[in-house]
Amino acid sequence: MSVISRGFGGRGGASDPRVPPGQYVTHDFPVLSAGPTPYVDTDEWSLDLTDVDDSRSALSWTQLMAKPIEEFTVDLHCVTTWTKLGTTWRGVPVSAVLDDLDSEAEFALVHSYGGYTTNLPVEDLLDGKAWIVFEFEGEPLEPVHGGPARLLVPHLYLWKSAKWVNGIELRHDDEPGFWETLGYHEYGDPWLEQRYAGD
Ligand SMILES: Nc1nc2c(c(=O)[nH]1)N[C@H]1C(S)=C(S)[C@@H](COP(=O)(O)O)O[C@H]1N2
Ligand SMILES: [Mo]
Repeated sequence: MSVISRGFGGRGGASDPRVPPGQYVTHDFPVLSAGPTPYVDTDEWSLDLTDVDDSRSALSWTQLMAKPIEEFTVDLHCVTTWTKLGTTWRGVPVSAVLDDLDSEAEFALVHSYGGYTTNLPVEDLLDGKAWIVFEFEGEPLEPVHGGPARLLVPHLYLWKSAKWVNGIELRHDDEPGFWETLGYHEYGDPWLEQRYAGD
């Protein structure tokens, strides 16, 4: 496929319609971590699920692998203004992970090994909008990028895509996570440039 796009340049100098305002395209895969990389073996890994009534369950790696696995290609947008186009992943849709929960929760607080958290509406995790991913470009996901498994929510800024994910806590209220507490936007839509609280 060959597309020649002249465009107007836009705020980020990008004329590609896949690039949100204020973003530039990178061909690297930068690493952005607020702390050291935790190294977690798949036989120790678990995804803890907490429902609004405080009932808990957990998914082992073997149970995750038994869920329907999808391969998909998406664009990534980081709030620090880089966009990476056409990244291919394998993972389990979050809707398949939350399947067994009978919840009317509106919000989720996602937890990671190492203590990182991020919040988002439950509906942004469902209907093919978010995955627990464990392969990037045909290879096991590297620890620096969140391996063995991370959340991937490509329609929101990448800070919502918690690396080393180990829990999804369903809630009635929208409890701010790590970056949201430090002033990042509670929702983070890259097309609306929701970078910081108040944007
Ligand atoms: N657990 C955890 N997840 C995280 C982060 C983090 O520091 N810890 N950083 C977030 C931010 S700000 C970004 S931009 C992306 C970066 O993902 P990458 O390092 O794979 O590019 O991960 C997000 N998920
Ligand atoms: Mo980020």
